Amino acid sequence: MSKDHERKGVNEHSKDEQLEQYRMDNRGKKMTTNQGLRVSEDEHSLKAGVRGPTLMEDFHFREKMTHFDHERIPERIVHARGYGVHGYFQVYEPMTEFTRAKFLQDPSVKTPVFVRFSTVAGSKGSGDTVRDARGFATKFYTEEGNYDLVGNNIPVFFIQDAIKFPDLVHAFKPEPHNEMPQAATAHDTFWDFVANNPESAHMVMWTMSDRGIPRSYRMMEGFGVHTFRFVNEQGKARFVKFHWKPVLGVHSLVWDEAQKIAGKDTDFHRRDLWETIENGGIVEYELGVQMIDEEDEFKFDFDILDPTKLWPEEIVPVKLIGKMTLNRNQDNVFAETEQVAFHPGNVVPGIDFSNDPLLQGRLFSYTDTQLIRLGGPNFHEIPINRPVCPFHNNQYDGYHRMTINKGPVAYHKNSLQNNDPSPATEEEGGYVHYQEKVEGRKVRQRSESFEDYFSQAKLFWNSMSPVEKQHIISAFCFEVGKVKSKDVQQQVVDLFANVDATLAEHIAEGLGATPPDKNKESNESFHSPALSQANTVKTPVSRQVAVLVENGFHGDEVQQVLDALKQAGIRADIISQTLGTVTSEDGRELEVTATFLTTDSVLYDAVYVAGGKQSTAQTQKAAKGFINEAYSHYKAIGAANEGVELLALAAGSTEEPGLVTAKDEKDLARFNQAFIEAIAEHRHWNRQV
Ligand code: HDE
Repeated sequence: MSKDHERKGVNEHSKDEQLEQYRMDNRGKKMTTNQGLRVSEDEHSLKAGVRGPTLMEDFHFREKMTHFDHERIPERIVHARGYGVHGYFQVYEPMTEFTRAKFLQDPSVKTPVFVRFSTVAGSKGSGDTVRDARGFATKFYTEEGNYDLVGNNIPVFFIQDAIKFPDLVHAFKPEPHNEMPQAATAHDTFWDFVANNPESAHMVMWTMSDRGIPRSYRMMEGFGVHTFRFVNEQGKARFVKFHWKPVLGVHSLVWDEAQKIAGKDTDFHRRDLWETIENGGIVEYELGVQMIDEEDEFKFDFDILDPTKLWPEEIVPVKLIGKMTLNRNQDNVFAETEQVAFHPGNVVPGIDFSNDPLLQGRLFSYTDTQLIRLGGPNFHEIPINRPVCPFHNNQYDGYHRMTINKGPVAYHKNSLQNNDPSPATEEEGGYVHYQEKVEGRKVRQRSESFEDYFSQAKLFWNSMSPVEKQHIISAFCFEVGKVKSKDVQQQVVDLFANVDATLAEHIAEGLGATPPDKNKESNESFHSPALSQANTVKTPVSRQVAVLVENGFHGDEVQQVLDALKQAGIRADIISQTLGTVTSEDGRELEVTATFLTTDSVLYDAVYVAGGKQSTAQTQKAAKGFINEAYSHYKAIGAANEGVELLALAAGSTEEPGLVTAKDEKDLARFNQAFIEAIAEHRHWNRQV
């Protein structure tokens, strides 16, 4: 196996070259049936007379229609809506001290990966920007076999035992009697589940927070959630939790915007990912690990096997051990995103499981679900699932077998074939399960150490900035406000009084419910700064700005601003009233990207209102709403020359935070810098809207 066994095709070609390649691949090819017979006609079925009945004999029609009739497979029960992308992973330095996993040893090795991002609750065609957790599933095609890190963008889960998963999913999916609502938890059954299963309180806090509405897949964290084990060459094990940290920081939409985007562009997140890579960009995350020595298992005030608990980074630091670079779009969504089969049980030597009861249940569920979804036990032969290293065993036959296994021997042990393929020793790379000592009575019980449901929900709340807290309150009022049962609403208020009395009072106020009578003290000093998005990375790179122009704009001004934005890695779309070109006062032309009709304010991170008397006069009507909406979503807005008047008209101010203006050309250098900084800020929450 070569050191760099990266899969081919990593964005080496421009889009035009790629199209040309597809053209060349198909050049001169004749259409055939699936049996290889050349087809003479593909638009008319075979009939007895031009107006006569269609004949059964038409094998080409039958084959074409039969294939079409079977072109769908069952969507995933959860995480049905997803999108995949290729890339590679490189470790920073050998991790030999902690794990024997080969792909974590040599910094020069690029291990190919395929990542599938997803929402959880919605069907395959649902909106990308709904309030939900996001799946973040990574398949590492390592030299020792496939390793799958099947995580979410939230570090904890709703439940502690896998046996409750079907109940949880039945509760958040559309209600069975009327199949509503789609891709939303704002309904009775979900909140009834929450109220009656208090272990869900911590994750509910996360989904009601801004983490539930990410700005982009490129701007969210990923977590393995469960506690796993690292095992080194000497057999020493440590408990480990996995983190993905986005290089662009963690950023979110505002709820009003998220809802509008779901209508304006259902594909918002997949488009963002696809276009970033099509435009030659890359998407990067650092892999982090938190490790706890086996001897320290009981030193914490939470059970480290409990999947509703995180390990606060301030107590157990995250060690950044490598970087994942996503840089190649898939070629075919069905073949890759739809057919990829992840499984938390796909591990490599050096990575092992813990007794987390949620993890253990997943180890059964994922293969089981693929059997029905992909139609049999040979799904590992589908190209996207195939390991890059050789694989051999005695498992022949079954639906859709691709390999033609030769010879009479399909059993072990044997002498006819020298006992090959034979098991490998640990030294030869054979996977040996960590020899944890286990004993106990067979019981259907949960450990008492799993019974603290609220401390970390409280930790999360305490760690939020005032704006983040406000967003959580509003999310509760929206979600539970859609619940019809007054009783369930009251139960939710009472439950969250255990997290924070003020939070519960605000929810009660929004719902017209009875505020909690027990005014519990909340320990504000207990907080984890790493949990707040207020402390995240801020950069202008890859942000998208809408440039509002019409004929007669100031050519020099716009050119200078566009150059500065490009320099900062920001993408600028030219928005005008019609497609084609717009011409400046001094005759410069700009190609229009989209019109006020075909795009929308909510699809951009920032707005730039170009100067030019004629330009602002003509765009005024359409641009006013556009600017106003960006203003009310706390976005950076830049305006120069006459653009400043239009901004004042649309936003009612030019002074609020995140509004950047330039009176004349001489002021542009300062303007550009300030505007770019304002864009990097992501949102200007202290604006009065
Ligand atoms: Fe999953 N989960 N899950 N899950 N999950 C599935 O597997 C399941 C859980 C996660 O992009 C299914 O292939 C059980 C936690 C992701 O293809 C299914 C339990 C976490 C994806 C399944 C959990 C996840 C899935 C549906 C409780 C975060 C999408 C289709 C014990 C660590 C993978 C499929 C992709 C998908 C079962 C809980 C993440 C039904 C039983 C916790 C990212 O097998």
